[in-house]
Amino acid sequence: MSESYREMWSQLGLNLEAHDALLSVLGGAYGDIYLKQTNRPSAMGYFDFVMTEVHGLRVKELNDARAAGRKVVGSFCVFVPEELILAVDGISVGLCAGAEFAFDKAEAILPRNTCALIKSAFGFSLGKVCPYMESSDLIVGENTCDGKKKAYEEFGKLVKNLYVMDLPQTKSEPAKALLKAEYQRFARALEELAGKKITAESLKAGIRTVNAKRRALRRLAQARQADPAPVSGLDALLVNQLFFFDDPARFTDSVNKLADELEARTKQGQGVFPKGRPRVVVSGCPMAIPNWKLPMVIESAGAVVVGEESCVGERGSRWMTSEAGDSFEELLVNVVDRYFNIDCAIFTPNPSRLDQVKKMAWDNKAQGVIHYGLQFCQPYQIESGNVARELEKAGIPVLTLETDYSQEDVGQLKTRVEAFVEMIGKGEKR
Ligand code: BJ8
Repeated sequence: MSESYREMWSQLGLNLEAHDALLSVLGGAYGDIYLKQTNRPSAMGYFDFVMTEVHGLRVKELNDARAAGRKVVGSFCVFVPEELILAVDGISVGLCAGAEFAFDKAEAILPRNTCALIKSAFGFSLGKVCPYMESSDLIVGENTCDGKKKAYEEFGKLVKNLYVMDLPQTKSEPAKALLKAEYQRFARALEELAGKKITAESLKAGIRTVNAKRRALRRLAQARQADPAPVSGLDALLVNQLFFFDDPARFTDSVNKLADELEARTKQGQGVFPKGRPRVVVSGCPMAIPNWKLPMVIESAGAVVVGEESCVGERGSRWMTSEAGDSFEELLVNVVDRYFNIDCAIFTPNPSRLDQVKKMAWDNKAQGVIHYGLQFCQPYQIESGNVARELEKAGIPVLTLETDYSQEDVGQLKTRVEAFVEMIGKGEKR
């Protein structure tokens, strides 16, 4: 693919040499982790294709759309409503990165003890290796955790087009009013960017499109409740990751085809792994492409990941936006109502997340939960204590892990995960 897209990458201002190095690592990791899996559903072929073209064809589509007058909006958080972006005929893309790249440059700006997700956004920008960042007409940062909040002050000096959205930190009525005011401000900013007015019709169409995507992901999530699991956790994670990149209608269609195949597999009693394999829910920080380390370790240890209580997973797709209402104002309230449910660990207190982790473990018949906290992520690491206590009260074994994007701790992670999988496989409680 590389040769045919070089001119586009060069026009986007990418550092071609560094980008080649990144693509070669990405391609190697994908081959080793994904393509060596056996017994994969045939519908995963589409997602393999999207993945191999993630810096190629999809970026070309975005830039063709820009040439035709559409705007691309990049973002780092599931609080940025795609419904509003679609309502101005814009295209939403995720910018979180899951790889260590140019961390030395990032650490010249950010303290070393900043989480890898933030450092990697800086590294990708400073290293000029992210075609999505360079294709974005607007980049939306959001005031969530302290790390992101303060980092955007610096990020605004690296990119010309940063828009910062303020977000609530509690679930009170004034906090909800803040979210509504911020979404109204965002809607105006999008209208200005696109030179188009958001109408009730365009917003309703945007809501329908995003709901269809989420409904397809719900089907995938439900299919994973079967034992034997009809799809690996790695493959399901990839689909959840591509939610943030692919064309919405094509993605929905492809996820529905995958869900059809998984439901048929289950009817025939077929699974990707044998029945009775230990089942695990992963809960915590989001995993952006190509952060596949932990699910790879878990599934290599003989378990199957049957759900992700994460923004790249359940937390990103679980609620629908109501399509009821005929005015912009009514529909905007529906958008606010939907997003205000998100139980990210930046909220205080955050009891609904604890209930949700438990519910996912029960619904997915998981014998254990692995809590994944990125190193230096205070919200998720501190909340991991509450998650562990709640699960223990419910008799669900939990393993709390802290890691980053490096490969240095893989051996250590393997040892801990293997012991946990062995324990839950024997039905022991911790
Ligand atoms: S809604 S989870 S996508 S903020 S890992 S940067 S929390 S220090 S990513 Fe997130 Fe929106 Fe919340 Fe979801 Fe900070 Fe933690 Fe880093 Fe994090």
